Parts: sequence; C-alpha cells; structure tokens
Amino acid sequence: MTGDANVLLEEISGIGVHPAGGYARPAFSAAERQLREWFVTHATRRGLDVETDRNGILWAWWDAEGTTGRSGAVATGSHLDSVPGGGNFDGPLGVASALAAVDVLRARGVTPRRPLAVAVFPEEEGSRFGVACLGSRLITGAVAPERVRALRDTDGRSYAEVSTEAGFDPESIGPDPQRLATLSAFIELHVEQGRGLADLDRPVALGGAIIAHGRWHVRIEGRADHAGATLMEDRQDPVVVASETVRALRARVLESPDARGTVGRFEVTPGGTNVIASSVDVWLDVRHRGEDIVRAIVADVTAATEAAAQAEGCTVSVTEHSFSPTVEFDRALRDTMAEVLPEAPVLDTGAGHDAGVLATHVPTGMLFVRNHTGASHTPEETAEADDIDAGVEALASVLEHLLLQPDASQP
Ligand code: HGY
Ligand code: MN
Ligand code: MN
Repeated sequence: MTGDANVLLEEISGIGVHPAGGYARPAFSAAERQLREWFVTHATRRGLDVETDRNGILWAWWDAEGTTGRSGAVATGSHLDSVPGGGNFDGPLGVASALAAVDVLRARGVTPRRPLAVAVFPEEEGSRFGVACLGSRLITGAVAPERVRALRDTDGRSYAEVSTEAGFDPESIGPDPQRLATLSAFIELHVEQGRGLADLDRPVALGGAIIAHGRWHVRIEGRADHAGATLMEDRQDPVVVASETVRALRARVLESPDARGTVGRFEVTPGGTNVIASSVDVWLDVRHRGEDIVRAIVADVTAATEAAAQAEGCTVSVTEHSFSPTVEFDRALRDTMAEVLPEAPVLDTGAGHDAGVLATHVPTGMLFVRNHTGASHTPEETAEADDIDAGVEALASVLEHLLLQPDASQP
C-alpha cells in the first residue's frame, strides 16, 4: 500500500485541535494516545513489528528477509506531541514521512541488508513536564529517571502518576544502551522551522547543526496584598521584578548577535486584578551557537532580576530545567546524505530535536522540508504537498542507501 504522507497527515488533522487554533497534543493526553494508536495501526498494516520500550518510545521494525537480529539497524522517525497551539507538521511530518518512505522503499523493490526501525519519541516538546526531548534524554541517560518521575505538570500531577495511569511503568524508565547500540544511524525528517528553504527555493535540506538551547524557571516571591489599600512604598510586588526579567532578557539577547531569548510562559499567582501577586513564575528559553553565550545571557538576566528583587523586597530562585549544547550532526553521515541528495543545501536550526539528543550515542542526521511561512509552534506552520512528497522521496533515498550497506553483524 502506498501511504502518501499527505494522506497520513490528513487522517490525524482532526486529533487534538486546540480551541485557540492549532493543536494541543501533550504527552499522555487522549489526543497523543490517539496519535500513537494511529501510528501503530499504520505500522502494523505495513507488517512492521511494533514495540514500546521502557521509556515509552514506539519502535516499528521492518526485519527484512535476510536480516537476523536487530544490530546495525537504521532508524528514522520523530515525535507526535505538540506545543500548545502548534501546527500539524512539527513532529507528525517526520513520522508520516517515515511510514510513507517504507512504502516507497517497497515500491522500489529495495531488499534491505539491515533492519529498519520507525521510531516515535514521547514528550519531545516538553510541554507537559517542562523537559524537552524527554524520551530521547531518558534512553540516552541525559536525564535522571528519578528526576523525571518527580516532574509535575501544570495540574501538579507527577510523571509517575500520569505515566502509570497511561499504562506505563515509571519505575522502568532510564538509559537503554543496549537498544542504542543496535542502531547504526538515526535520520529525522522535520518541517523546517524557519525560512531557509523558502528563501533558497529548495524543497529539502540536510541538517548541519542544532544551536545550543536551554530552559530556566525563574520563581519570584513577593507579598500578596490589597491593590487599593496598600501604599506603593509598602509593596513587595513580584510582577514588577518579573517585568524586569523580561526587559533584561530582550536587552541582553540583542547584545549577542544571532542569540534568541524568549519568555513564552509567565504565570502570576494568585492572578486577581485587584490583588498584588504573591509570586510570579517566568520560564526563559535561551539559544545561541555558543554555549558560553547562552550561559552568559542567563547569568546577566539572573543578576538583573536579583537586583530588581532586592529593590522590591522580593526573593528570586532560578532553576535550569534543561540544556542541550550545540550539536553538529555526524559529518560522515551528512556527507553520505549529501552524495545521495546533492541538490540539498545544508541548514542549521534553532529548534531542538530528538536527533540532537540521540547524537551522543548514534550517528544522526536530519532532513528539513520547506515551510513557506517559516513559522512554527503556531497554526501558521505550513508544508506544501509537493514538498512533503519530495521529503518522503529524499528520506527513502537516504534510507535505501543506508539499508543496502553491508553490515558485519548481518549474514
Ligand atoms: O523547542 C524546540 O526547539 C523544539 O521544537 N522542541
Ligand atoms: Mn517543536
Ligand atoms: Mn519538533
């Protein structure tokens, strides 16, 4: 059967629609569960052997005839969860394209000499528990299982509770070096989150590098009081301090060319119009090719916040939630991909991906598909049908090349 990636994406376009537009597909939600079921259905229909590993990662295996065991496997895939209000392509495009690439390989009559796995990584966005690429960080040991079990969502529910309710065993999460050792390469196809391809007028690019990025939680404690009865000189207003955090971040980031700094989440407690807040929670997302620059920006913003807090009689705590250094994709694999796709330019990305986390253990590469708006993490995210088809063909060609490479562990 040929599962045109466009058709596959259309099938899920009604799942997890966000009331404000776009999608809301957080990890372990009903929407994400439906998407996982969609994936299992389509993988099974293709005769792929589907398993869920201890970290909730789905693996759909094509154990082609002539291959025994799963060593030397080539893997491809992405994620199905979304940010709140995200587009339909960030994540699902890579999964749908991987399934469609299996159809293309079969239509081409390819007989792999290595197993192929299509993988789906949970909680890539970190939208529910705050840590990005949670599944790939768990399997690579980049995050401690006990920390993950204690992570809480905005309802205060822990990963342990939520994952148990979803039928998983939080006590079994953790590094899986054996499974990673079976992989000879991981290729992730993703919608481009930027206008590089649109400006170059090309449908597909190879990934060059992922710039360093981290997330920090800034907690500012003040003193709740009455908005009308409290004189200005008697206030300890954490919102005033948090506003300085936002201002300082923008000002400091603009001092470092090509740095990116965002406050996308700003929570005032208790949140009454006529109430001076007791506390404010602000989350920073800071990115730059230079890890030291990211850390210098965060240090300067922390210092500005602390100074404002002292002046206002408030207290501040800043906690690092996740950090990923700049990742240059495996050069030998990228050169191989460039031989297969000589027309494809090489683009760096400011967006994080599971491929960037897996890169510590497995040679990884990425393919980006043109997004004419360049926008992402918004319903404005786009990918044209022809470009999606071009992405599938490109992915299939890269996989074909890798799957036909002899592997000592295979007969
Ligand atoms: O936030 C990111 O860079 C990615 O979309 N998770
Ligand atoms: Mn994303
Ligand atoms: Mn993504």
